[in-house]
Amino acid sequence: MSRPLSEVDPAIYDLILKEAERQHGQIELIASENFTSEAILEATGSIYTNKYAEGYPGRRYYGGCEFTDQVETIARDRAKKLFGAEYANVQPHSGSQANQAAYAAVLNPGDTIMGLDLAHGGHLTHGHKLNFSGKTYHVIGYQVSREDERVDFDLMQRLADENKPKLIIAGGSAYPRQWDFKRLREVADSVGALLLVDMAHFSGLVAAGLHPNPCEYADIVTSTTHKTLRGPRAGLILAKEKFGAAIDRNLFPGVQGGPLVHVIAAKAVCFLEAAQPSFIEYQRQVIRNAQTLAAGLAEAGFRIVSGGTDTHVLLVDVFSKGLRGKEAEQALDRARITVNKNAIPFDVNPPLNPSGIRLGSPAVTTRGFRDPEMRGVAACIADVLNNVQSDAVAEAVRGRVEALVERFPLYEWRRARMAEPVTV
Ligand code: DSN
Repeated sequence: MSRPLSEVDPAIYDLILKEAERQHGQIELIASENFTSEAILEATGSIYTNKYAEGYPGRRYYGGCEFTDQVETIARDRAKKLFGAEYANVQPHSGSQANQAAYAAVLNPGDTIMGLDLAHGGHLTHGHKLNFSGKTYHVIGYQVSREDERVDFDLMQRLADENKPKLIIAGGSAYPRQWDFKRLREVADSVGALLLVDMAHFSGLVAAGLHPNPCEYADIVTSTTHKTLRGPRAGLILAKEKFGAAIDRNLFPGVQGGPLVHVIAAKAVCFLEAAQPSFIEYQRQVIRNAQTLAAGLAEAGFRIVSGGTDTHVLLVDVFSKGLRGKEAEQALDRARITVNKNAIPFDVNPPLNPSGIRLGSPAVTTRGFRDPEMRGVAACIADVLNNVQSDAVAEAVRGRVEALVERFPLYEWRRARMAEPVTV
């Protein structure tokens, strides 16, 4: 029972060390990724992974839940306090399952929903035809406007008037601007729709008071906990109290079985960390870093979708320089800068090789990057993308990246184990 992983399974141990080194050795600009604290890693790796706890605190289908109940209650209370919500469910394994349960709580199959098109910055679970959402519900997609690439509320109102949706969904995975929840509420109220905000990407900014709080306007708010919020990989549902019983029922037993109590414990730690003053400072820098990156790339001649960002994420139209997202992603990868290709609004290219790349600042900000480093990152990206075929440029930039990341060590003691011999 007490043999360490390095002895029990050297192959997996080795891959964990290699991944720690990879995370340290590159510049992480995937907007949905972050680096959790050691405390959150510890809770995630705790013995609560052993516990079955189907049900909710005080109403379990298993014995031995006295401490589990306390963990879940603390997590729920902290989530409610952090976001000013009436109700919280901390059991969703992911954002996708949070959305699935939340929709099921207020919709019947075939009901009409409205969400931001994936190609305009939305999310698969907001109605994409290949996702459960598009298969279960009748979906009307709204879009951003061609002029400013921000949500087109006139279009949304017209579509709502015509289609009378039961639910309007806001939020997405590649929308760099703040959401106007007051306006969304007005559109929803005008047609008697419910409003659900998926704040997965920007929930950390909300927790820090740097983005309007959807809990003030929406009936239901869903989120992941691992993006800007910097917690474990998982989901969360917040809502007005009157939806609580239906959400509880539809998550368990509707969508999930036993909760991941170790991850719920880590979510509790995440909500505690996010309530600290230092978290506000962190999120301020997240926004500043994204804006510095956007400005640096704009100065280098790249078109930034919507002209910039109010948040942690930006979309770069690399097709404006004759490139495609896939080759940009691959070229940056060679220089150890990690990004993802992404469609841009009104993209003329297909999703698997779209016109853009998506960049985000949460992970590098956790490492300690500030304005000077972000200007350096923008210069590295511009050099690579202006010379995608050049091995020499990729190598030179890789050298600059290595020098930069060495100044901001990540998970140092874990990587130190690399020095230990591992035999497979
Ligand atoms: N896959 C996530 C992202 O990268 O934004 C959304 O679920």
